[in-house]
Amino acid sequence: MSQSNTLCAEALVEHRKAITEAARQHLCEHTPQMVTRFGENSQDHWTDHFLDRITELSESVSAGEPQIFCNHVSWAKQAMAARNIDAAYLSGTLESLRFGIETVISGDMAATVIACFDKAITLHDAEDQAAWESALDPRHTCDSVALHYIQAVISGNIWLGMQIVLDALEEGIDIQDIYLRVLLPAQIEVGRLWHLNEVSVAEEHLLTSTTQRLMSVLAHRAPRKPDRGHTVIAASVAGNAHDMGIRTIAYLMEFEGWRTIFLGSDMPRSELPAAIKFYNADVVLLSIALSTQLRTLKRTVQDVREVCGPTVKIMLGGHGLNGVPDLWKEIGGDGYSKSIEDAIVLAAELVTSS
Ligand code: B12
Repeated sequence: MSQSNTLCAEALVEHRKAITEAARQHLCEHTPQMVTRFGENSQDHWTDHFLDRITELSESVSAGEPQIFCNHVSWAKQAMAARNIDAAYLSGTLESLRFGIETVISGDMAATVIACFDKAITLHDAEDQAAWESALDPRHTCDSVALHYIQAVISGNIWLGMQIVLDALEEGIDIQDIYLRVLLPAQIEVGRLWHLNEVSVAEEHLLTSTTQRLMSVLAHRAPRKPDRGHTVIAASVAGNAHDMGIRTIAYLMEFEGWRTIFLGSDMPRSELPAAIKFYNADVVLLSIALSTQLRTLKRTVQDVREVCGPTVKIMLGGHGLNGVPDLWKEIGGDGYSKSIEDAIVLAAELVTSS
């Protein structure tokens, strides 16, 4: 990341309100149908929309990674297609955002930001927009359990859904596989279905809360290895409401003999370093789900380093980091993994090598 990239990203954040206002006015003039879609709440909707896009773009510019903004464009295109919204509307909102940036920021800074923006669109145009298929294959045992579990819960048979998973445990599926190859894939599948407009937010919430219940029931049945004398603190950063991935890592590390302090989602930045000191943690695990949370992640890592020094190992992960290699190094982590099994091995390596 260059100094100039950092300055351009900061300029975007500093002027985000003015950019948003210019973009919103441009949208009203050029794509009025998009504005009326949201009725009374239209003004708030578009303000929030452009503020989020500017945050994503600033993360993209800061890291010198147009892929971050490209990921958003691809995500939005799929979501709009699933809701029968004409793709021209997406181009309309992007054009308005581009206009807002060019109106408010000038000179070399504007050139750097627009170059990143345009590169993201080019990357997106070159992407294979194939249909987003399910990763679950009913011919595989764990996938089949996950599919039956989703079906039961979403149709309102919660008890049956839980029983399907507990029966799979009785029938010999390893407890770790229940977490990693049944419950988490079920979560990812419901996310896919929500994105494709095939399940509602209520159905996703129901599955997530049932998965949380099951995870805690299973944790009481899991065998535990002897105490290894190390402590791990796991949290999702401030503003991140997602905690299923990090929750799972916390449970599985507990089974491996770690003392595990699981702080859940939306952990306030100001409180974390004190907790790390109080519990005398060897490893801190931090999770983000969206690229709009990268800035908070960076600041959280800085806070922990400042207060707790270099001996505590910081591992990073989550949906918002996946797909952009080496971003975690840029942010200052000691380790990163997309896979929970690898993350647990890496945590053990980090404490033994220090
Ligand atoms: C459940 C869910 C929610 C719940 C979360 C409840 C909870 N207690 O977690 C709620 C309803 C709150 C929610 C809210 C939102 N969500 Co949501 N959510 C999901 C969903 C369906 C499942 C999340 C999950 O359990 N994933 C399963 C775990 C396994 O995945 P994971 O977290 O990425 O973890 C893996 C790795 O990343 C790694 N890992 C994770 N953390 C860490 C940490 C460390 C240290 C390490 C080493 C590894 C690691 O471990 C796991 C290994 O498989 C996902 C779909 C998906 N594909 O994940 C969407 C998803 C993440 N959400 C999404 C969105 C858009 C949102 C909202 C913005 C929606 C909205 N308009 O309000 C908000 C944002 C809220 C916020 N401020 O954070 C999008 C993100 C798209 C994007 N831009 O990238 C997704 C992908 C859905 C989709 N397909 O579009 N969501």
